[in-house]
Amino acid sequence: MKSESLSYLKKAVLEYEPETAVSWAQKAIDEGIDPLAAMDALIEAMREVGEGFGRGDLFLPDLTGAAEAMQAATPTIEKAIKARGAARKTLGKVVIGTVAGDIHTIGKSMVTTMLVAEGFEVLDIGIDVSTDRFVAAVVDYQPAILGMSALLTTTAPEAKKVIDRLAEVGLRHKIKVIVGGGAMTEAFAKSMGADGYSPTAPGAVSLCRKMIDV
Ligand code: B12
Repeated sequence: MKSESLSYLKKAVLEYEPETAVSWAQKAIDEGIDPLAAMDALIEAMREVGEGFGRGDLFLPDLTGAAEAMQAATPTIEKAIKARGAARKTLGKVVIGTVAGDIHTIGKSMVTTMLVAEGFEVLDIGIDVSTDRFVAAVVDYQPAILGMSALLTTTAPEAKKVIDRLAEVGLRHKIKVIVGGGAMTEAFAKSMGADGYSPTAPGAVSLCRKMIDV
């Protein structure tokens, strides 16, 4: 029974059906299914679509269709995840955004949701975030951690620009910088001077806990 709702949820994303995806997400939550498992079903579906696109079997409208279905279902699941984090004390502030030139938002939003669920206070500054905006958010919000997401190999080096600018303005030593998203790797993260990298949202949570020692 349990996995049935999740397979239908995944199927709805693979068939680009936002309304059906919302219904199955709600059904899964009503059945008491772990919302993180529901989130995993969405991630799995997007991964399959991404692979199809990578192989040349699927095209841009397929990416958009699947992303729309996934985004439609996400608030229902997020609400259930956040409800778990509601009673926790704040662990620390995190600013997160997707680098300049990159509009991919889904992975970054998932990381945000999971950090909030864990008890972090997160300011999500959106997509296509310029170096200036990242630095301004660090100045204004004074987070313990800055997270940058990058899915395009062409724009991933933008994260290094932010790290370099933080050093130029004397803020680099005050915060931990973590990076993630499909265009990032452990080696790339190290080479640009980031403090940490994770390929997954749960990994981002462990990373943040480690960074602030909780
Ligand atoms: C959906 C999607 C889109 C949607 C985005 C919708 C949206 N609102 O976000 C649309 C259709 C708009 C799109 C557009 C494009 N896309 Co696109 N897209 C994808 C796709 C299929 C899925 C991305 C996704 O949401 N995955 C699901 C989430 C959950 O995974 P995730 O983002 O990786 O995040 C996880 C981890 O990486 C990690 N994480 C993410 N961020 C962070 C941050 C931190 C700090 C940490 C620690 C961890 C972390 O946690 C998340 C959860 O586990 C990928 C394929 C793929 N396999 O990734 C291509 C993909 C990223 N796109 C690609 C391309 C080429 C494009 C376009 C250039 C296409 C075009 N010709 O126009 C444009 C670029 C637009 C732009 N300027 O940004 C390529 C990139 C190739 C490359 N290496 O550079 C990919 C890999 C497809 C492919 N196989 O070729 N895309």
